Amino acid sequence: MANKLTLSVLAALLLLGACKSNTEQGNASAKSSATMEEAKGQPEEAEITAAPRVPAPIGNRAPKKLIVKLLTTEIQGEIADKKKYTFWTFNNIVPGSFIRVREGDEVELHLRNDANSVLPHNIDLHAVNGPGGGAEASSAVAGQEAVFTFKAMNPGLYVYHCAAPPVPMHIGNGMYGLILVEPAGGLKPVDKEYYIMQGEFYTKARTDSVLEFDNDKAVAEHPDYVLFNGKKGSLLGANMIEAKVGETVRLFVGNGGPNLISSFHVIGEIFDNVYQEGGSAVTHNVQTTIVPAGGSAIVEFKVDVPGEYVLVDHALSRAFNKGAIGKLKVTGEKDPKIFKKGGFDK
Ligand SMILES: [Cu+2]
Repeated sequence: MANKLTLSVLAALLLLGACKSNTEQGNASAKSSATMEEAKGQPEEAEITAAPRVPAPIGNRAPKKLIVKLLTTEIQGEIADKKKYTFWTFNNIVPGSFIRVREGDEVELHLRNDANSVLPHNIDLHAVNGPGGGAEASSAVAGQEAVFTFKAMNPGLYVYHCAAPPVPMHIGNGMYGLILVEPAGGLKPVDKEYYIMQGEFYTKARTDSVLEFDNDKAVAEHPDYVLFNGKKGSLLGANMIEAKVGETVRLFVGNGGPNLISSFHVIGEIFDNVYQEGGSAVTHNVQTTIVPAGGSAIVEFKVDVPGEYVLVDHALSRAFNKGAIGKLKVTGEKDPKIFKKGGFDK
């Protein structure tokens, strides 16, 4: 604990030092010198997390070499209403681990296909400049590991997914996740960051309690479930995401599809900033933002009033009938100047 604390203090001091030198040099020159610097030194293993958590911000560091390890698996888990489903996953979770790197980082990606898998799997990262986003270079049969290296050249929030045939089936079974490529200098600090990824599931009964992929429903684009983070209720009850009044919240929102476009909305909030489609263009004061199949958006907002805020795909039958619903719980003091029940004070 003491060590951890010491490290935190050291990290804070280093960060302060970095900020100070940034101010002295001016942001423009700091950015260009960092961008020019080639990744040096020994590679480090990247921190990766399971939704709705995300790894720590990159901050203002130079590019470096990172190793990212992913495991593809075919495992049974609960999808909804006590029904099981055989998910195909990256790192045993849907969506797969959140990967966070910096513009200019060189990434050595290890994709191991679990020995118990039936099918070959691979990964196409939309953050990659190269054939298939790495799909062919990472193709692995059961028990095999494939490795490829790429340079993260374009900042943004990118989807990754399995691209082994039949691709809609691999994605439809849950093989997708997000990789964030932070710009030089990092994203502006916020108080809370969360990882939410939508995907739809096309199912038929294998037994009374186990569902499996239904290709006819997938081709017709008629899902039984449209879900956040691979499970009905993944962001409800004890699993709600949280913030305090006055905090800024950043949501990294992805859409694995495989077919539907999401109309992402938080009931009772307005997005102060939206990085449209996960790119570099930022718009303000947005009510609902499009998250394309195979695409993303970053949304940011400050929470002003306590309560439970409902996250939905505003194609609302998906939210209220098929599962695309979650909640953000905001605690803290009420502010009757911003919102209150009843009329003006007399
Ligand atoms: Cu696959």
